[in-house]
Amino acid sequence: MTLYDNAFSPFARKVRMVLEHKRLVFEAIDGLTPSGHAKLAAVNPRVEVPVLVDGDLIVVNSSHIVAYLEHRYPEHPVYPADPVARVAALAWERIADTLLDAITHDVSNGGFGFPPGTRPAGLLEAARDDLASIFADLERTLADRDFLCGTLSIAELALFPQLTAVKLLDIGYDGATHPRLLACYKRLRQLDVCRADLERTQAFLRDIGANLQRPARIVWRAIASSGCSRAGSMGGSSRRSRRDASRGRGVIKGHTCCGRRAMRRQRSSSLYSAFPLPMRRARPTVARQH
Ligand SMILES: N[C@@H](CCC(=O)N[C@@H](CS)C(=O)NCC(=O)O)C(=O)O
Repeated sequence: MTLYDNAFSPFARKVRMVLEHKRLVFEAIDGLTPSGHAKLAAVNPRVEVPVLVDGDLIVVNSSHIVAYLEHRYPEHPVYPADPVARVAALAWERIADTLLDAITHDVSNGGFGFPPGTRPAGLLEAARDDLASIFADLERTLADRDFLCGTLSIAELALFPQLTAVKLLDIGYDGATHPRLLACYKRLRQLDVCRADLERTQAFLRDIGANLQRPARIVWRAIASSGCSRAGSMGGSSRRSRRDASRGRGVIKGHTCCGRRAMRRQRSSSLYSAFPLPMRRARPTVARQH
């Protein structure tokens, strides 16, 4: 099994933690480095990590990869057995992947930070406003349990990279008002899979991150609608993404502030209402590529 990943991608980190939790043997290739890029493009025309190759099966999109792994390798599950808890775990994963990621992606300027003096005024405050209700939900849910859905599940593995990011980006929660959330985060940090994840990310930032020189590219944050394909075939979502991207449509960061559908949906959200619409449309939709 091969995982195309990157130690800085929250989606890839989630999948890698699932693989490790399940004690599966796999080879990891950093798909976002210059040497891994061509290999990644060969298995995913969107040139995004994570991608899992298992035999001749290619699975893209992190939540689809997790679902595949859970089905194919049910030992050491990450989905709760109880149907209600399972729905909750998947909902937390979705919140991590769509809501939290949108916020940390924007606040970190796609992971690259803002050059001094260029961060839009009000961005941090708007992010904190949007995060408040998520942190409150987490705190409430943890009132009577150590893990969100009873036992360690995809909920924590999806949230862990994001909860680490909010702290680093100075949009984290307050341990005084969110003691259970803080305790849960500290508990996660003690787990082998999370500890290994943090070590990889820290090493990446230390050794590679500082020297990233990436040409501009479109950031596709929309969720791929096609979960898997056989080696060599191109998923429908990839074709659609490329077509829409070439027409300048809202597939760009489709679930964050720049996608038009997302803007309509999220207009009431404080993070987005902090910026007038034309400005939001004009905000950077390109990031750099390794
Ligand atoms: N919805 C996808 C999102 C994947 C994604 O956005 N991956 C980013 C890294 S976080 C990527 O590979 N971007 C390409 C690049 O930075 O060149 C998933 O859940 O796997």
